[in-house]
Amino acid sequence: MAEPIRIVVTGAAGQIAYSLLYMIARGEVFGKDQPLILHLLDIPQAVGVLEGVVMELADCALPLLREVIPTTDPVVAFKDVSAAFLVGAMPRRDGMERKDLLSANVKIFKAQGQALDKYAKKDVKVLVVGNPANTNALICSHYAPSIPKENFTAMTRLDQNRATAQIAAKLSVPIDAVKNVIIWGNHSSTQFPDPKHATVVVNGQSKSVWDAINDKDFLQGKFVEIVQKRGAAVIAARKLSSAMSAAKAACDHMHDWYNGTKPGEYVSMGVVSDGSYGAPKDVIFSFPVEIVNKQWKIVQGLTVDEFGKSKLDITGKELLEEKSEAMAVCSAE
Ligand code: NAX
Repeated sequence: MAEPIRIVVTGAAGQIAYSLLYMIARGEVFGKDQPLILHLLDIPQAVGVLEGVVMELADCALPLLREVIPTTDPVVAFKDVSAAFLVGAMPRRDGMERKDLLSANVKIFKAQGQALDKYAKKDVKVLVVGNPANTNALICSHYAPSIPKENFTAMTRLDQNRATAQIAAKLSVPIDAVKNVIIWGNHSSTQFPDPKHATVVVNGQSKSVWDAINDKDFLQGKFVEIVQKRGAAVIAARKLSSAMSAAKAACDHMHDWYNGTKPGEYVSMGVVSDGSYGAPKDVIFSFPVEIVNKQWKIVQGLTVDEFGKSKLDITGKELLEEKSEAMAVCSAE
């Protein structure tokens, strides 16, 4: 058996972590023969709940889980970690403006970036889930200059999974018959779920989703809106935000980063932008990526029509705005 690797999950007493920790500890991300040491970070107010989570992890009797280290100290949390799931964030409260939320959260991610820089392994893979996820990932990377920028990513996999599920349901096919739905831009309501390059297998034949659905009004209208507003629909129904599906998406994201994508298939991840497809440079923008040897590469050469370009433009502008607000907060500290 391999040596155990250290994995940190922040917001470990929260509802996403409650599903995520179990999935990780069962070996669904790093493999069924990879022992793990889980570092669980939360804030002092959550210590009691965290103790309960630690008890339940023990009671799961999971063979791969060698040690669990609950802590409120970022030094302990980030020490020697190979992967980081940054889930913990300040939730939006009644009366809080988007700006207030951004300001509270970028401060958290600045401090965590500094701690990663000092204590984590230099090849640590960081997945930011806590919102605003793209901009938090950017700030985290900015304050961790000794770690490559490519190692900081934001989660748009839940949006990809939601979009794929909508298409599979529409075509009455199993979920794995649908591939290559793209999420462009920010994990926010400006994201652009793009089915233009997606494929579906029907009766053993692979064809374009666009042709199979053959309904431009739906694909450019209702479909986009359903995916953009799915998070709000779950909150309205559950009175709590998406947790089980968010945890599954976080596992999918890190699993594919570690294990690679299949030839001809790609997944969407918020990654540092090099300006591909006219996106603004140096923001964390969701692109389709292919992954080989734990390195992602933005898929090149896809055609984006005028409709798509206008959508990329909107979400890119939002990310630039968030970036300048976040940088202003950080430098004012
Ligand atoms: P919860 O409020 O249930 O849990 C958050 C946990 O983070 C709490 O235990 C809290 O004490 C902890 N926390 C707060 N500040 C911390 C800090 N500085 N260090 C460590 N822990 C800290 O939220 P949950 O439902 O688990 O959601 C977590 C985050 O995921 C939220 O920001 C949420 O908006 C975001 N989401 C992102 C998604 C994405 O696709 N990128 C989808 C799901 C989710 O909405």
